[in-house]
Amino acid sequence: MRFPKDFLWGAATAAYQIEGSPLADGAGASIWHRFSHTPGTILNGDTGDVACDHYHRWQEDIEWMKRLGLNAYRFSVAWGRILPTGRGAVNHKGLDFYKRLVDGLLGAGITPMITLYHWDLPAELQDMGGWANRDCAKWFADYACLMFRELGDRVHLWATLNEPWVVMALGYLWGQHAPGIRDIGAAAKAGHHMLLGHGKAVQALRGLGLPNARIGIVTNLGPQQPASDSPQDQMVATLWHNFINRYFLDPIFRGEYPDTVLNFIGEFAPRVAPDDMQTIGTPIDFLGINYYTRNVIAYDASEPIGSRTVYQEGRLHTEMGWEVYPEGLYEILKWVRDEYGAIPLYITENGAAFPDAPNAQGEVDDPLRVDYIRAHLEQAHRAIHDGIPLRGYFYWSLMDNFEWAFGYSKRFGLLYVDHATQRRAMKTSGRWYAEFIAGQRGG
Ligand code: IFM
Repeated sequence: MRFPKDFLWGAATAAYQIEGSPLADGAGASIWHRFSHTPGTILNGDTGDVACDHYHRWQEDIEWMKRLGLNAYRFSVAWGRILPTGRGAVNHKGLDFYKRLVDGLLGAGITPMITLYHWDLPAELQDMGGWANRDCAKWFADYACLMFRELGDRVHLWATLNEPWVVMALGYLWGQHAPGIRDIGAAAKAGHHMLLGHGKAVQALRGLGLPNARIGIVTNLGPQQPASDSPQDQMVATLWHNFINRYFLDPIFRGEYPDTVLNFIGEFAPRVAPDDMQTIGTPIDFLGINYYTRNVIAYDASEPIGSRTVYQEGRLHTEMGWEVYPEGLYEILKWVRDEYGAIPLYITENGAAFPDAPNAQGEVDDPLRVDYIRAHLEQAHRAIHDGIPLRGYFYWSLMDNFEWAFGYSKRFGLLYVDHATQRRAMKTSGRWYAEFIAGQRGG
């Protein structure tokens, strides 16, 4: 497997999942801070108060990245560290944290990719409706513009939103994530305003004329396959495919929401103002794809949305209950290219949680994760071989961290984190990935 010379070899994280100290140095509370402090929301009552203490240990963490041989690192900025109430006065101490981090990465030869929104909306904005308020698109674009101005000289890869589908579905429709809302109308509005915020942020970047800046969005995608050839199974699988894979990409690349989904949600469909689709469709430079698994779907009238996912007996599943299905990575990369054209792609997340534990010598052997990464890289390589413009791979995650509603119970990291002591240890998969990267980079 030989990858292109300029391929980005990375790992990814997100602010609330690793930083800890969410209120330090004048930062404003986020919806995740508030949500995780609400009893009954997170497994074991875990919070991101300490997380991986990356806020204080970022230099050590860059050393670990160097040991891994990464030439890229994707992380997110906590909006509320920069603008404690979401808009208005800038908190320079928060900004300085990210400036130091970026400078540290660049000094280590690691290309930063910044995600502007990885789910931690400033809580004060939620009090005004959050993403369900149309103004949130503007608040986001203003914050994004500030970040481009402050860091655009050094950071050339920007992602606006991480997985807006998950925010819409888990945050506003099913309520398992912050802000914990269960309201289909609010969900549809939130989805539309995130798209609008994305488009406005892209326009803001273009307006600054930064010559090297590249901007895109990160979406969670995966094959949604019918459990059988029956017309009902095909119908529900298509509906899920349109809902998960097309709902955010069709507006960006085609200027419209998928009809089948709009028909399904009927009166709750988002209100689209005349210029919205033009803003949303402002051309982007790349698409980030987060790929984890597929869903095999059967029609089931007894279920609330008329379908259920069918567990694939005999296949390996991760601790998240997600089937390991590497072929799906190739399928989705090909689908994106065939459907939306040859836009540069990054795999911005791909990874697996397994029940890792240190042995008596303190080593963490995780052969299942080694197999997982290898198998997915094979599919990534296959895609490149077939002419798909894939430019980089970011493993999720650099280190074990706060897995949202599952707290610290799921370990995705290349680095094992002892959450009691904050000691990091390289897992076997980290060593394997480091050797693989060294082989690719001629090390
Ligand atoms: O931990 C998350 C991440 O924040 C977004 N993508 C999926 C990961 C694993 O669930």
